[in-house]
Amino acid sequence: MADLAKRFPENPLLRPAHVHPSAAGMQVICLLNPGVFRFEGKIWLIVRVAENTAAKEGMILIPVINEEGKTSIIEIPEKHPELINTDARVLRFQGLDYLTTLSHLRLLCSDDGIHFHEPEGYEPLFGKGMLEAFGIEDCRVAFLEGKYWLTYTAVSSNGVTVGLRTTTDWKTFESHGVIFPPHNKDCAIFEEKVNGMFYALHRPSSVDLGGNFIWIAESPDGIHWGNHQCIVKTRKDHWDDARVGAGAAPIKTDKGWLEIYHGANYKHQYCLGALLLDLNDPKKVIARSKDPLMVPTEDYETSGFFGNVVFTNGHIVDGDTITLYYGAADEFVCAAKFSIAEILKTLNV
Ligand code: MAN
Repeated sequence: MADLAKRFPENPLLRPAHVHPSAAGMQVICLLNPGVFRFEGKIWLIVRVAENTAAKEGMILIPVINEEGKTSIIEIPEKHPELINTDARVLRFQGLDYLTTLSHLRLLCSDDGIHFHEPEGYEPLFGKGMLEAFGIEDCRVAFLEGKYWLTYTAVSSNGVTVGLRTTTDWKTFESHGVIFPPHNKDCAIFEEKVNGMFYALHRPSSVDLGGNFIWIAESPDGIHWGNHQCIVKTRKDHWDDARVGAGAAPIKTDKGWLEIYHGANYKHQYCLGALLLDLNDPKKVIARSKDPLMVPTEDYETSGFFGNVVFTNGHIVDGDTITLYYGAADEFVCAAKFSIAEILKTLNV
């Protein structure tokens, strides 16, 4: 299988030990899936920090955010007959689903795109309220209409939804609540209006009919979304046969909107591929990768908190070069370069 990614020799750029836990008693388990943007001449990551609490003999401890906005701990006996604990990311107890870690978002910046630090004065973003009680994750950043639009996964016992906050200075944020109700994630807003409308890719999931497919929606204001259409489905017996979801904001090229997306198979291997959408009518899919552009192959991609994963929701573009930041094995932040022309060649356009 072709792998077009030119991985940074410095990978992983960030590991859990690079940041401090958000509070005493918490420990950082994973640093992953950063949104990426330019601000004040620097490259910034808004990275997902997944934490849990120190172990307790015979118990699984699940941190959640309670109604007062504080972290509280749910204790589940490890040997309980009603516990299903086969996935490192989620567990089922007495018929209810929980996440094994609680995620928030942290801002890091860099001059060279390789070495990142946490600048002073930029506070972490935490889940707020009952729709974000199990945390906020995997933030995409789009810059348009003079502000940054943050779309992220908001998780709670009510389900997995897409939340939206906007900012101009990364110090004050306006919250617009949930823009796509459950089950939905992987929402990437286009960085330009098309025919006067905002566009976004998103990924509702349907348990019976349908599946984990990429949809597109339009909006007059970026907050109220309609005219939803399903544009990309999973493909039987392919690398993306179980789930597909958008990466970051589509990249405008003269051939169309280029979207790097993730696809997973039934063995939970997550690879990256490309879509090309019509410039004037982005619900039309012009081309799609037959083979993945990037496959988990390096040690830091094949083993970690959840191995065999390359997952992206952020990049920067310089001419023909995409610098793609990605989560590896759900534990590390890595980067790789791609050539837009090379990707387009694989799409035969
Ligand atoms: C899946 C994975 C996890 C994530 C949950 C909730 O299980 O993507 O990383 O925490 O969904 O979004």
